[in-house]
Amino acid sequence: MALDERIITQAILDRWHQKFRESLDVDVCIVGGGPSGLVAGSFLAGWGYKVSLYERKLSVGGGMWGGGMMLNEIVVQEEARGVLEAFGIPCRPYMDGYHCVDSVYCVTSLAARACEAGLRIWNLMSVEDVVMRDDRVTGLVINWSAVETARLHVDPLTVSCRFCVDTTGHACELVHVVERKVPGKLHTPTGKLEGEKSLWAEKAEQLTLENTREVFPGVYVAGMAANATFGGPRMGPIFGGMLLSGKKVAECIRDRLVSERGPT
Ligand code: 48H
Repeated sequence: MALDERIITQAILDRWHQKFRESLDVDVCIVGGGPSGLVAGSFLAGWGYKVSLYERKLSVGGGMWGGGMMLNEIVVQEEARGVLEAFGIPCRPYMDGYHCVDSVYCVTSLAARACEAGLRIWNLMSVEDVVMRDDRVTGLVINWSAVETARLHVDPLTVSCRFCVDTTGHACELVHVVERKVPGKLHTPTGKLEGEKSLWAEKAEQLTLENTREVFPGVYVAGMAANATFGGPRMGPIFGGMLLSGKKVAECIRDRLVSERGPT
């Protein structure tokens, strides 16, 4: 069969357009495709919700690819082993309570399971702002990352969602925008972004989970962004807290959606 280049182009355009149209109004938008975002999106999509994940870079995985200081193994504590098992990712015991996984295998498996669960991943797109109403955030303002990189003056597009999640890691970019531009206070002790503290693995991992919650009406934080928002320390290259935080934020949002609409 002779290949027609025009059909190849047409196929990409048609299929992409169809996916994008179906994703203009979703239950949950996740900003950032690191480990916490992938886990959150995967659970929510698996429970039948419409979920989009926006990732600025070409590839999802965030800081997980590089393990610790570019040594491509990650460490996961006992409490988080169940999350890896739920994704079919075997980990190797290192010593009591400590497990290791090849970081490349872990990222690619999390991403594959998330796509299989129905999560729509939009790579190469950056979230630059939120859509607001009087009482809550109701959507996201998105643009091509290439537009951002080239500093072009190109207006963005918008998508609507019931809830959005900041999983942008250390930068907590979504919360920064909300703090700066949306009237009202964050649900933090000072009403402002508290800022990340220096490294303390044990405390940070525990606080990541406590800090995984709604920070503004319609906006949740998870992963490293949760600690940066609520003033918790960083943890270094241990990833259990990221996985557990992704699972927790998915459960919190599911409970909210169920109480608003009933089960899916
Ligand atoms: C679209 C965006 C935007 C935006 C950023 O940093 P991540 O891996 O995030 P987490 O929280 O899931 O995992 C944190 C972990 O990797 C880590 O850094 C740890 C454990 N550090 C401990 C320590 O002590 O240093 O991923 C965030 C993702 C990245 O892929 C960004 O490109 C993406 O979010 N992103 N995507 N629009 N505005 N901002």
